[in-house]
Amino acid sequence: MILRNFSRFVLAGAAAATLAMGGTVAAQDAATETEQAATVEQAAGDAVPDSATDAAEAAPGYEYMGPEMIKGQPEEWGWTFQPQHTDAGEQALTLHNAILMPVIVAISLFVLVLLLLVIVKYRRGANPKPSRTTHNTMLEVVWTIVPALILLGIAIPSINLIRTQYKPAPADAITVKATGWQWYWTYSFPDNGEFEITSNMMDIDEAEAKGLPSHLAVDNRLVLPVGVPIRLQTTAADVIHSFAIPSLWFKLDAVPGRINEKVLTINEPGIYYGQCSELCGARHGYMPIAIEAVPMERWEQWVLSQGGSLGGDTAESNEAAPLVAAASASEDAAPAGEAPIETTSSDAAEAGASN
Ligand SMILES: [Cu+2]
Repeated sequence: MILRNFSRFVLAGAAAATLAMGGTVAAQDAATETEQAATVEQAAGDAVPDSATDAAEAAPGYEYMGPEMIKGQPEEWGWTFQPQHTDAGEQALTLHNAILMPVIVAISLFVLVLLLLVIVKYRRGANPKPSRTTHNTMLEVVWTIVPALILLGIAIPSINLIRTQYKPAPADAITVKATGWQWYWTYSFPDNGEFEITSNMMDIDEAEAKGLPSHLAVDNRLVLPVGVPIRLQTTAADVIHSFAIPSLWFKLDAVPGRINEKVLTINEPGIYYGQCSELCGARHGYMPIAIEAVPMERWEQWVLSQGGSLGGDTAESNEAAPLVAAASASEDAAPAGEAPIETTSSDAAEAGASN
């Protein structure tokens, strides 16, 4: 009870601080935080698994995938990366398998051979009178240039990979906001009617009965479309968490009070498991992430089944449109009803500024 009141106090404080900074965006953030505070109240008050089950049952027309569709999960005695299902992941795995490992192995073997050679050939018994040679210009030039070339050969594909990984999402990307809580995740879709789902770890017995991996299975999976870029934003409500799915080559810290963002494009349908990867408290190990990637039509079906909307019918664009109209006050200003699909508050701000 004390904890609940404390968290409400902290959130209210954060909301007040955000408001004090001024501006529409800040006000929106504050509103979101207040909503989140309400959610946590509810979550703390009700039995969480029950409300989650209700949400799943109230999803007509969408059936979740079975265990045969699992494509990303840890395996027993696994000692290397999980198979990758994104382009960035494939690129990274290729860098590791085709360049880094061969270079590491070759250099290690080369040094080992030199050491053995020195130990055997130049031991005191075989070589009683040691050479007093101290310099060899040719050798020194070679052992400077060759390592430099090796480093360059690693640096080019490595920097290229960083560029792929942090390429900003295109304007029409689907936005998902993942919020870490002690100790579960919520996912909201600001461009699809701002609906939000809560994802708790599935009860261990229930997961085993369904043939799903215990400690990884969740009650409500994050359903995402395949083949299109997703603007995945992370934040946290209490302490730092980290949103990580190894088979999708995705790991991004979720930090209270800020939004981190990275683009995610999943190549094929399937279930991909991950875990919170930032030590966040007592139940850090019990807040798994489960992504269900499906074709676009199936995703739209899921969005509707969760009470979401499609095609830019969002509160945000409805709010933004009158702002543009008021700022420009000219005939070519978009009426509220005709707000473009991708209108965001920043677009509106830009439009307002340019007029
Ligand atoms: Cu966590």
